[in-house]
Amino acid sequence: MRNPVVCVHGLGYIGLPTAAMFADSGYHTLGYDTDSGHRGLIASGRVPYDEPGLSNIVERVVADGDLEVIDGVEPADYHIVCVPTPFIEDSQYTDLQYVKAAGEAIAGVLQPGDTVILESTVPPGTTQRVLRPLLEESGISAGKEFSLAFSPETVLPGNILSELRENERLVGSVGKEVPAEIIALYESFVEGEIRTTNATTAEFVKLIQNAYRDTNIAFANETAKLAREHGINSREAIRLANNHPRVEILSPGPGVGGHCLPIDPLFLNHNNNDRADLIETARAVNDSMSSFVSEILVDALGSLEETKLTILGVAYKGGVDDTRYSPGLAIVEHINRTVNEVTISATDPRVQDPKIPIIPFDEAIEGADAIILVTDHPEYEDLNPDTVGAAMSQRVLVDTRAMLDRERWQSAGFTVEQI
Ligand code: SAJ
Repeated sequence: MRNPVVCVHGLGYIGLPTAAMFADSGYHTLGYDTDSGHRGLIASGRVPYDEPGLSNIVERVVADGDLEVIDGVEPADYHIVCVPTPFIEDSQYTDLQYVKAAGEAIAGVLQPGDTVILESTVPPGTTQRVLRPLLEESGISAGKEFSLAFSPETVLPGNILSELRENERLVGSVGKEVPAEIIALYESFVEGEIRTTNATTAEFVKLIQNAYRDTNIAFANETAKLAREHGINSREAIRLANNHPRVEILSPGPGVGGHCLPIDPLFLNHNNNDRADLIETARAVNDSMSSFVSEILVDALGSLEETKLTILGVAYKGGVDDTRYSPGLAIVEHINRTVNEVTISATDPRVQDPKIPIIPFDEAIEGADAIILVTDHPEYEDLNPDTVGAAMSQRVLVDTRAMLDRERWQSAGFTVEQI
């Protein structure tokens, strides 16, 4: 009997590591992406973004022929869909065009006995109501002649490979119990528990996990705002509060970025009566952190007119090069919109971003009136306040992550503000 073939549709942040795991676990894996440049890069064993450990495994599975990049969708025993599902700000709707395109392409090659699994984050009901009818255009029925399921990824960027292996996996099927071959497929690399449910519940679970984290970060951010009103150190207050056995407040910061938390919670409002009140308010609190940073700067500098400000970090969090929904970029945008004459430089050791110029650290801090540490990159832990201060016009530090030693920077003559 031949080895089963897995085809992964979409070779992005989730699809590529997932394809690499299947290939590494003995499945002959086909990888398809609509972007030909992306395909070419991966076909030569390279990875288009920074993720620890991923380059090694991709290079190996491509060289061994276990991961084969294809130029068009081909028949396979398992089709795994990992395409983007962006949020359309204007209509507040999830854009399902890539899921639909993948469904139509798979319908053209689908055979009885095949399995289709959607992994992209989607509004509840998408697998059943959007993907299923497209696949059934092939003339065969989901849950009878082919298997259809939704299985959310839950991996943390920066730690994707170990979380793909170690996290629990949820699989929700359409029509009947989750077939044993889907469980066996994920068991080939997942060490965590594999739990089963129906597809719509699995879609909902993924969204409430991200909404839960976003809402909890909003609580931490609101705590930081309230603490400032009372002249209290928010970090000390949160540390003390967390000594309670049932309290675990997260860390306040410059806002919530990335491709998941800023948008996934809003998918819960898709096709319903806008019931996500707390979740929407939490989103607004997190989005308001850019104006809070600006207020802190005004407190420290008097006015931002004719100042030079430096943003340290535009990646959405430490250790990654991803700038989607970046708090650093949101702060730049907010200040540029609200202040007439201001010069803002941005630097980041990991990002080459075409959205705004990213310049080297030394150049960025030259003559600055204030530096704003936005991204908790490990590279910033060892900054020397004397060297940094010597290059600046005024010694003001806004440390939105509270990661630098306040006393050390104060001793070097800095006004230090934390969130
Ligand atoms: N952040 C804070 N304070 C905190 C924790 C995070 O301000 O205490 C900020 C980060 O700096 C960042 C943002 O929140 O800007 C999101 O970072 P994150 O590390 O919390 O999460 P993501 O977006 O990198 O990944 C999330 C994860 N979801 C959950 O933890 C519930 C991950 O497991 C998901 O797989 C991922 O979304 C996804 O793909 O959905």
